[in-house]
Amino acid sequence: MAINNSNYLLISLTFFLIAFSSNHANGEVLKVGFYHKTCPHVELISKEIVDDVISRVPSLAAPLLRMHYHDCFVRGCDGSVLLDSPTKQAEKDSIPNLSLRGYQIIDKVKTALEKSCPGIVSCADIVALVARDVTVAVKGPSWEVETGRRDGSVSNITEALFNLIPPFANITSLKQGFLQRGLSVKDLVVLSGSHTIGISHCSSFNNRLYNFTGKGDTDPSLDPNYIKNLKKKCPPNDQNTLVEMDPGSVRTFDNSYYKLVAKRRGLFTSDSALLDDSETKDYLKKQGINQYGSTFFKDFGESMVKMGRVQVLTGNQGEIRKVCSRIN
Ligand code: HEM
Ligand SMILES: *[C@@H]1O[C@H](CO)[C@@H](O)[C@H](O)[C@H]1NC(C)=O
Ligand SMILES: *[C@@H]1O[C@H](CO)[C@@H](O)[C@H](O)[C@H]1NC(C)=O
Ligand SMILES: *[C@@H]1O[C@H](CO)[C@@H](O)[C@H](O)[C@H]1NC(C)=O
Ligand SMILES: CC(=O)N[C@H]1CO[C@H](CO)[C@@H](O)[C@@H]1O
Repeated sequence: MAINNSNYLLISLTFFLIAFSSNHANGEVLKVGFYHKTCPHVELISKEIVDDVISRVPSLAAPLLRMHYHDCFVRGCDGSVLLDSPTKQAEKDSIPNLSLRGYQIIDKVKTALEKSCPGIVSCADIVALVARDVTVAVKGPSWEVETGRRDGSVSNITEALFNLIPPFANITSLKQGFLQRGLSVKDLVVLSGSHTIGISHCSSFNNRLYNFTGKGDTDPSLDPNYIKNLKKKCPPNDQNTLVEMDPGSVRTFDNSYYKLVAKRRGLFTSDSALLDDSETKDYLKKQGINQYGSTFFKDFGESMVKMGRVQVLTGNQGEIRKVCSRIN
């Protein structure tokens, strides 16, 4: 059967539309320099504020990097992590979120931007820019941040509980959680490298020290000498004490996380689990060898850009919030 010209056109058009719409439902994509004309100094303003804050309070770098991850994994990168709820029912109020800090820095950037270009820059984009700027401020890699995200209007405590991967997740759940969001196994092992900076509450890994299977036992996948050290810092049932995730270099973004994990000193089950898959294991062994042979910095930027695209709102979806903690 011959396909006539108009049929051919229709078929091509359909293919084009399907290909186009499946990539970006709204016909719009994120891009580097989205605010080039409408708010040309956005990146400079964010960087200046971040540099100033981190030079005074370096410990805020880690929670601000983590904030972008929490935002993107719950309802996509739409700034919903920032919303307040009068009845404490927002993402912010969920258990895994209790340890997020640094909201005031996002607000500070927002206030400065509202002065120079009111109503233009979304809170979701600010979170993405600040995540890059804090990483650079603690000697990590830089990358070009795509912008053009719009802010969502829903923040739901239950969704945060279900969508944030718990620290006791095994490799199957970790891979699944990333794949569901269009992120690869490589992205998983690369982005876990964020745990090279920052701190954790004892409660996030206490079970590995005292009651791993409910029989008063320890986690056999954790170095027994490390367990001894950790027990000194974290008594049984301790909820509040903070420990460094990458002792000795918690304030420097480097490849030492991979060395730790390879030595069976990853703090969470989710860190140790990276030894249970051949791809993640190969990756972490390669990165741990030395700073110079490592591809971690380059990979990290690429994976952060991918994470920053998860379920974003663009075009005329959502809104540009005036104040990041509440919808307009
Ligand atoms: C792969 C799944 C992940 C799990 C299960 C996980 C889990 C955790 C947990 C339990 C903490 C400690 C919270 C506390 O007790 O205070 C933590 C801290 C942290 N996470 Fe993750 N995380 C994951 C992925 C990521 C990703 C993708 C990023 C960033 C791109 C990230 C960045 C951080 C940072 C920077 C900290 C330190 C926060 C601080 O110092 O306040 N994590 N993570
Ligand atoms: C929050 O999300 C849960 C789970 O999806 C849903 O059952 C619940 O109705 C939502 N709550 C609100 C206030 O939208
Ligand atoms: C991994 O965790 C999930 C969720 O808790 C569980 O259903 C699954 O059986 C676990 N897989 C392995 C191999 O332990
Ligand atoms: C260990 O876990 C088991 C099962 O959940 C529980 O019955 C027991 O009380 C726990 N032991 C301690 C010391 O917390
Ligand atoms: C960052 C944030 O919202 N933290 C809150 C988490 O929940 C505790 C207890 O409800 C609050 O005190 C924090 O302000």
